[in-house]
Amino acid sequence: DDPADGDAGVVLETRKKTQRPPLYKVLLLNDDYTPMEFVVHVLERFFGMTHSQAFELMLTVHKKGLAVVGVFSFEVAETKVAQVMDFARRHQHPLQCTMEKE
Ligand code: TYC
Repeated sequence: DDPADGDAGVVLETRKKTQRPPLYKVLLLNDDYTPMEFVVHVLERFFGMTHSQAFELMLTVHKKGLAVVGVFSFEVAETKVAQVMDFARRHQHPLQCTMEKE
């Protein structure tokens, strides 16, 4: 890069592209048996939603079949899914929660 080379001092960009950690969508799936109030409670308890936010998202899942509940790091998403699945199982509801890379 010596200006005597005739490159007029152009410095090539060698910086790597900024690395962001991969994010994971946590999805809630509809089913015919889990009570609506239970789903609302799950969303309040594990995703910090207000009652009206939780009710609205529950209805979206009920009508559309599934919805994204939130987007998290791998570790947080994995924990949320495990908490929801364990809570549903303990209450004998077939509620399903999964995660997928964004
Ligand atoms: N479809 C359920 C019912 O009619 C309610 C429901 C909503 C279940 C969302 C699961 O993720 C779900 N009782």
